[in-house]
Amino acid sequence: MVLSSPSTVLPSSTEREISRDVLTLSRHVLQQFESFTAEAQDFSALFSRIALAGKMIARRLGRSGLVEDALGVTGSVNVQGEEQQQMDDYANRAFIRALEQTGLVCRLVSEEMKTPIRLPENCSLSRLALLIDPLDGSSNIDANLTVGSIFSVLRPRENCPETNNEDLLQPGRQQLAAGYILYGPSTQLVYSIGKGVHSFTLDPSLGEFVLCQSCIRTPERGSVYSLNEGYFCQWSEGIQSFVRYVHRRDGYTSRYSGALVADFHRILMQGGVYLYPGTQKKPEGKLRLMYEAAPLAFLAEQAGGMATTGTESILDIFPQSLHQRVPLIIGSRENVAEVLHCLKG
Ligand code: P6P
Repeated sequence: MVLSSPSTVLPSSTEREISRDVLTLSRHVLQQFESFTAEAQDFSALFSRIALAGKMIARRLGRSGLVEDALGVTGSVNVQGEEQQQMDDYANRAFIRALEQTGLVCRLVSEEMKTPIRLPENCSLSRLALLIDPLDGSSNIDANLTVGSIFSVLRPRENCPETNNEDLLQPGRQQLAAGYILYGPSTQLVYSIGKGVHSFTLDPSLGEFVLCQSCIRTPERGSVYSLNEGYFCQWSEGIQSFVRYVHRRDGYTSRYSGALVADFHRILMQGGVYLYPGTQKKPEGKLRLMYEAAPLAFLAEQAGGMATTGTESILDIFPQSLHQRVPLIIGSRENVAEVLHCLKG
């Protein structure tokens, strides 16, 4: 049966609604590759599985006050020495189950696991690797506040020993893709494969992430500075001088949610700067390079912003270990430049 083109012309608002609803994440990824090659289809399928994990996590978060074992702690400590929340464990399992037996990625590196997990056991190590913080800011959950998942996609380095996963230790500039899922008033997925930053909103009635903004640009300057001033006395003189500067200067406002993804998303959209500096006790800071700072730095640069440790670009750092920590200063170019100026004294 040959379907003729619709004879009736739909009202433009209806046509716009249809066009919006069909621009789903998987189709957008294919468009980004401008091809239907096997690699493009693999990436599209990979993003569909990441999206599935996100939908599972969003669903459980939405019911966390109603289902057992969704709130509170598991009683164990994760590889970072932090108390593991029930939802940390659930989110980690959701990513594992969504990605196993797909053949799309071979290794999953996670904040919640000391060593990467093979998906499945016998897959070729040459396949892509996914690095995740499955639930960032999870201490916010019991207070019903925003949290997020962060992901990064790497191609293992060739001619590199696979022992100790050295083939995954590569600068963030080598990432094939990076993004995050923000579990807020709406659930949003933001990603880049190096061709701009694009955001999608989960439409629960469709069960699809639908494009809501493409080619996001971070303003050159913003009014927000985001850092935990409770550590003021432990920071370097340079960071302290930046904080004193924004206290004196009109036009700055403080926003800090306790969830990196939420604070970064605000800055990506509205401009400003997020800082998690090192302290005297922890000069490397708290945030992890490979599955927190590097993927967000990739997005920041793709959106016209920048990300630095204070002395070097986040994306240029050659990791020494999978769970390495780094200080992070990320956001609008002019705001980050002001921090760097203060650091230089
Ligand atoms: P602090 C959450 O644990 C996290 O990794 C980020 O999401 C967040 O920005 C930061 O740590 C909060 O840490 O020390 O300010 O509570």
